[in-house]
Formats: sequence, C-alpha cells, structure tokens
Amino acid sequence: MPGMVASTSAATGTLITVAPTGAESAKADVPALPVTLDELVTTATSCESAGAAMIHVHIRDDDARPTLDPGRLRETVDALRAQTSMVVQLSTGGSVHDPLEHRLRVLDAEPDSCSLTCGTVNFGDEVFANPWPFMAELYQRTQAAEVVPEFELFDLGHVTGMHRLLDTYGEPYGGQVHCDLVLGVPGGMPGTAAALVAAVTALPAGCSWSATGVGRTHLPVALAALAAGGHLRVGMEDVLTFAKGQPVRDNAQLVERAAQLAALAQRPAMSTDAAREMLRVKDRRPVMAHGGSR
Ligand code: KMH
Ligand code: ZN
Repeated sequence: MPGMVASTSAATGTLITVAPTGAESAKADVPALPVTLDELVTTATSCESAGAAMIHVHIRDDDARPTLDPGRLRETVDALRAQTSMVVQLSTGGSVHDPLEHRLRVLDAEPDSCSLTCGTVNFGDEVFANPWPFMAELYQRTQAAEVVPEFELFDLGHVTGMHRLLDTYGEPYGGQVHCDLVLGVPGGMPGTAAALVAAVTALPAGCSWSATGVGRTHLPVALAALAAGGHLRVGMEDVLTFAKGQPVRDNAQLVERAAQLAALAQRPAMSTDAAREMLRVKDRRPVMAHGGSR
C-alpha cells in the first residue's frame, strides 16, 4: 500500500493545522469562535505557541457572517503574516452559499496556501459545489499565482478528482502534493479508521497529508491519522465539543491536545519553518526593516 508511507514528514514531526473559525457556526451559538480580525490574530498567536504551524482561514464580516470580501482577506493575510510565522492558508471553499467566482478571487489576497476541494459533496442539508471546471480553473490559478494548494478530500471520489487534476495539469506550485482528508461530514466519507485507510491508500506516493474528523469523529480520526503516518488538522471549524458534555474552551485547547497526541506518537509538533520546508511554500514574509533575516 504505497499510500500508507506517503507522508514525507512522518519521521520528523507532525504538522498541526488549526482551522479556527469555519463558515458554518454562528458566533451567537459559539461565543468562543474567533470572528473579528483581532480575535483571529489572538487565536493564531496562541495556537502557534501551542504547536500549530499552519492556519486555515475563513473570515467574517461586521455581523460575524461568512464573507470573501477581497479587502478583508488581504488585511487578514497581512496581519497574520506580520504577527505570526504560521503558513497562512485561505479557504477557497468559503460557505456553501458563496458563488464560484468569489471563491476564485481569494487568491488575489496572496496567501501562502489555499484549500482546493476536489469534488462536490452533500454537506448536511446543503450542497458544497466543486464542479470540475471550477476545480480546474482554481488549480491552474494556484500554479500561476505560486500558491500551494491543499487538496481537500471529503470523499473517496475526491481522491480520484485530485489525481485527475495532477494528471491533467501537472504538479502543484512547489512540487509537493499536500492533502487534507475531512471525514465525518454528513454526506461525505464516514469518520472511521477504515475510511481513512481507504482514502490514504489511494493517495499519490510521496504526498503529505493531514486528516480531521468532524464532530464526534474528531479523536478517532486524529488517532488513526497519527497511526497511519499523517498530520493533524484541528480547530473549531470542525469540532466544538472537547469531551462529552464539555464545550471547546478555545482553539488553543484543541491544538494543545493535538500536540500532546503527536508527542505521544513520537512525532512532535512541527515548527513553522519545518512546515514551510515540507510544503514548499513561497516565502512572502516581509524582509525586516534592518535588512536582516525574516
Ligand atoms: N465551509 C465548507 C462548505 C474549505 O475551507 O475549503 C467548505 C470548507 C472547505 O470549509
Ligand atoms: Zn474550511
């Protein structure tokens, strides 16, 4: 099973990605959700201290509703880049209601990385639309803009969609194929070790991959991912209950637990520098005023 040894970083550490906000939960229901730029930056710095090396970003408007406003996206990327050293990944998934052309424009904010979902999937009562022409256009735009895509795989068929992109348009910017398996979405693949292994087995040799289980599948998927040599995504986009009857305190709590699990697995949380090297992101960090190192 070549996919089971696909991670390029299994020997050295675990990439922890934090997805702190998402587009599905309302601030009114989840007061700890970071929705303002200040809340997002504060969350990012605490999550970086706890071991996260990449942040998957959805932003909100003044009413805490999901938005893909280009100016806000740019401001968010700049602030995260100035105040953390994490790899900044913008969501191109947005919310299920965002038009495809708005999702394509996300790259204009010049993130280090962006999500790229490899197929349409039922999403609870909604549909998360990712038709082939959209995927193909977005992928080619990542190559032109020198942004590292993270292939989001909600279903086994999405692995096939990713292979089709790679076969048709060639390797991603930087050359490293990096995937994120999202399990447990109602309509996608179930959050089980068996489903994880089925998907991982079908990944391209040499790729790196993380996994996240939504809701109550979170811990089983995280443990299975570590056992199979993968990396971890955690955060309030995917999970709002820390343990039975215990709401998540904040995103850093989830990152801390992921870092503990990674350490137990003898693959401690990866530094931001190691993540940049593994993912081969373009260094867009501003050179410091004294002209020295970044
Ligand atoms: N909000 C979901 C419909 C992504 O960020 O690329 C899509 C999503 C995936 O969260
Ligand atoms: Zn997302």
